[in-house]
Amino acid sequence: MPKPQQNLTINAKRLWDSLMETAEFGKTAKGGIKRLTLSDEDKRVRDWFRSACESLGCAVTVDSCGNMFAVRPGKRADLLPVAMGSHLDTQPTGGKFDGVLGVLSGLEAMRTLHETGYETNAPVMIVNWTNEEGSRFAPAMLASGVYSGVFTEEFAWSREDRDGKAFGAELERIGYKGSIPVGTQKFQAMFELHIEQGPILEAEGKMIGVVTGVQGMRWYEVTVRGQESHTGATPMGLRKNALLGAARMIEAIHQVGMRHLPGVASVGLIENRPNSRNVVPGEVFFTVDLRHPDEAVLDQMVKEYQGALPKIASELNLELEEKQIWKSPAVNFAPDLIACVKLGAEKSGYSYRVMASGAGHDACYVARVAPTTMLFSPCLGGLSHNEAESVKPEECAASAQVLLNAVLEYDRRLIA
Ligand code: HGY
Ligand code: MN
Ligand code: MN
Repeated sequence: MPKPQQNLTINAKRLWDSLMETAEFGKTAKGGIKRLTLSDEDKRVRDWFRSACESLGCAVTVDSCGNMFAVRPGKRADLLPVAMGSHLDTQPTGGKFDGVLGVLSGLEAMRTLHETGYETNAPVMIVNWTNEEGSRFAPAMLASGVYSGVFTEEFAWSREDRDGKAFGAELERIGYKGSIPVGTQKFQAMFELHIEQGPILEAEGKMIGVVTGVQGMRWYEVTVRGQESHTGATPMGLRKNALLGAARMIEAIHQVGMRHLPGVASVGLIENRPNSRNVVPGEVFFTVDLRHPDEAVLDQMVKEYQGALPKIASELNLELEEKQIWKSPAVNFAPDLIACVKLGAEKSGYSYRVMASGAGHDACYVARVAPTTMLFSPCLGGLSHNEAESVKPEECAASAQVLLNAVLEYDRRLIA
């Protein structure tokens, strides 16, 4: 039985092999992953994850939104588990590490505890949160949002993808609509390891990001309506061109972001109808993603964005429909968990940088119901949500080691 102060070392090769093995589920020709929430590929990685955890003797439970919880007992059954969580779903042109590095690093930490027979004080848990990405079913962080009381189960089950398939029906179809209500599985703290998805750590030559919080995020859906007409026979001055209106709105939204740096303003999804080369577009649907670390500035960005669109619509004789579909306020993480991450990096001698997260994560919502923090690994060129997303094996190993160190530090403090 190792002495508690002994350094437990994760197995870098085993972690890398698991990352590459699971990257097969939804592998794309360009070397990325397309593993949309509740797709067949998501089922395959879930089944893989469940059996990997059960082979360590972990009890695996699934709640009514498909969140998966793997628990390894500790010495003190009266203590709630210490969790390591993230997500296994990806963007349509996702990379091999977004989300999955956090879940599989949790698995590697669990494997290390198991093979050394190390007994923690509290139980240790790994969580796979359903639909972090919000790509197939909006909004993002849907199931961790249900867990933290932001959304109801019914709201989540009702969400539909662009083909009209419902979240609840897809959960059932892949066999991951668990019997226990969301929130049944409790934990006392959560550490989320994630790739930075930005360029700072690489630019500064730092190995670990010690994350203090996440910026505020708001999502909107816009529909612009004009009139379909013949591109040859309709004079320019008599058109109601929905796509022209959308184009000017998208530029206006970009300018809102440029006026409020380091805020960001993006349009990522657009549907042009009827999308025929010789028809003046009659209707365009697009999404808006606004983010800023300061909620007051984010309010101002919303005001400017919502002020610009009606003006453009009336100039072009178009109708406009716009609504907010998601709001995730700026989040500050738990100082004592942040301290454990810092110590975890120092214990293994890794350089680190304290920073906030530009991307959203399940930790944003989980922080509402349990002390939570995050740590980042670098990623090549800061690229993510891209099939070229890349993290070096030694960077994966370093962040997984720091995750384990941080969890053990937190666990040690429980009875100090
Ligand atoms: O949108 C986000 O920030 C996250 O990657 N789902
Ligand atoms: Mn992610
Ligand atoms: Mn993502």
